[in-house]
Amino acid sequence: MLDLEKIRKDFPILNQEVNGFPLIYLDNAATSQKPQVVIDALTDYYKGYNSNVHRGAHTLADRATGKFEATRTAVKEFINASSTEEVILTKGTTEAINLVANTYGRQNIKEGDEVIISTMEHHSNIVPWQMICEEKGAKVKVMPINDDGEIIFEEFQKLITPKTKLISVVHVSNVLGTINEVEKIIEEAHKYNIPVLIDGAQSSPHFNVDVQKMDCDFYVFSSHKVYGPTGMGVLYGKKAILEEMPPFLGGGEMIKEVTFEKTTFNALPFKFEAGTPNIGDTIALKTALDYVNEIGKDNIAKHEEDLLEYCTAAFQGIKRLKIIGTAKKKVSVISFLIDGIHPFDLGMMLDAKGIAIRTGHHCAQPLMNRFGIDGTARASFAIYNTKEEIDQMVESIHKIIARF
Ligand code: C6P
Repeated sequence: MLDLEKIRKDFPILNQEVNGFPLIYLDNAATSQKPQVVIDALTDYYKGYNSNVHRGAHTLADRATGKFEATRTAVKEFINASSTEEVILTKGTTEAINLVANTYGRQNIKEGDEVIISTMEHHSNIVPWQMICEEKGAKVKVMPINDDGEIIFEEFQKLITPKTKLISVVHVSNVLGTINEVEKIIEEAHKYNIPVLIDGAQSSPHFNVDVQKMDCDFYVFSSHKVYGPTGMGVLYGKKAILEEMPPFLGGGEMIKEVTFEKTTFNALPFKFEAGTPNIGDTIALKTALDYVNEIGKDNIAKHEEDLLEYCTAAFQGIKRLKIIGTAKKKVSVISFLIDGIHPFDLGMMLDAKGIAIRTGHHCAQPLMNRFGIDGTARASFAIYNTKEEIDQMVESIHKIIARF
C-alpha cells in the first residue's frame, strides 16, 4: 500500500485551488507533476554549482559533470541498459526519434525500402519517418489495429518484406492506454534482422522497463512524464548499432579532433551529444528516477492499475459515456466520449470545477481517423491520484450530462 497522503505532500503543486476548487490533476499523460525533491535539485544546481560539463578544470565544473554523468548511470539502471555508452541524453522522446531517423534512417533507408509503424503512433513517431522516407523514396507501412485498440499481430507479420529496414512502434498508446506486446513484435522482427525502436514515452512512467529483456534496438522516453523536468529525454540504443550510426548534430562535445580538412568524432555516448546539454534538467532527472525507485515501480503499477479498474467501472456505469480503447492490457490512461457533448466542452466544464483532463486528438490524428472521431476526452492517472478524485470527476460528469 502506498502512503498516498505522504506522496501527495511531496508534490507542492497539488495543494492549490483552481477556479475555486481543489485541483484534481488528471492530465498526467501530457506531463506529470514534479516532487519537491526534483524542484530542489534544479535550484541546488543553479544556486550551488552551475557550470558547463565535460570541459572545465575547476571545482564547480567537476561537480556539475559528476552529477550530470550520475544521471546517465541512473538511466542505465532505470531501463537496465548494459552500459552508459548506450544512454544518449536528448531533449525528449521527439528529439530521440528524430535522431534515429536522421542517422540510422538516413544511412540505411534507400529508395523502395519500407519502415513499419502502427496505427496508434503519436505524431512524433510518424512524421520523422515520413520525412526520411519522402527524402529517400521509401515507404511508411502501418500495422492495423482492432476495435479494442490492439495491434493485429498476424496483419503486422504480413507487412514484413525484404525491403523492411526498421520497425518503430509505441510501447503504450497515449490515447488508448494499450500496452502493446512489443516483445512479440521484436522477436518477429529479429527473425529477419530488422531493428526495432520502441517509443517508451508512456511506458516509462507506469511500469518496469528492461531493455535487455525486451531486446529492443532503441528505446526512447521523456523525463517530464516520469516526474522529471521538461526539455530532457533519453535515447537508448544497442552499442553495436550506435557505433555504426553517423552523428546527428555537429558541434562541440561530439568531436575527437577538428581541422578545417577533417573532423573525427567522439566515442559513445558523446558522439550524439553536440553542444552544451540541458545540465540542470538532466541532473534533476536522476532525482526523479530515485524518487520513483524509492516508491517502487511495482507499487506504482499496482496503484495505477487499481485506479484504472476503478475509473473504468465507474465510466461503464455512465450510460452516455463510451470508452475509446478497451484493450486487455492497459495503463491508467482512459479516453472517452460522451454522446451529445463535445470533448472540448466537457474539458472546459470539468476545468471550471478544478479538474484537469486533456481533450483533442492527442497528437494522434491517424488514430482518430481509424476510430472515425475528431478527438476524445482523456483522463490519465499518476502515483498521487486517488479514488476520491475519480469520484469527483465522475460526479461532475453526471452533473454535466444532466444539464445537457
Ligand atoms: N504525448 C500527450 O499528451 P515529447 O513531447 O517529446 O516529450 O513526447 C512526445 C510523445 C511521443 N510518444 C508518445 C506515445 C507520447 O505520448 C508523446 C507525448 C503527450 O499524450 C503530449 S502530445
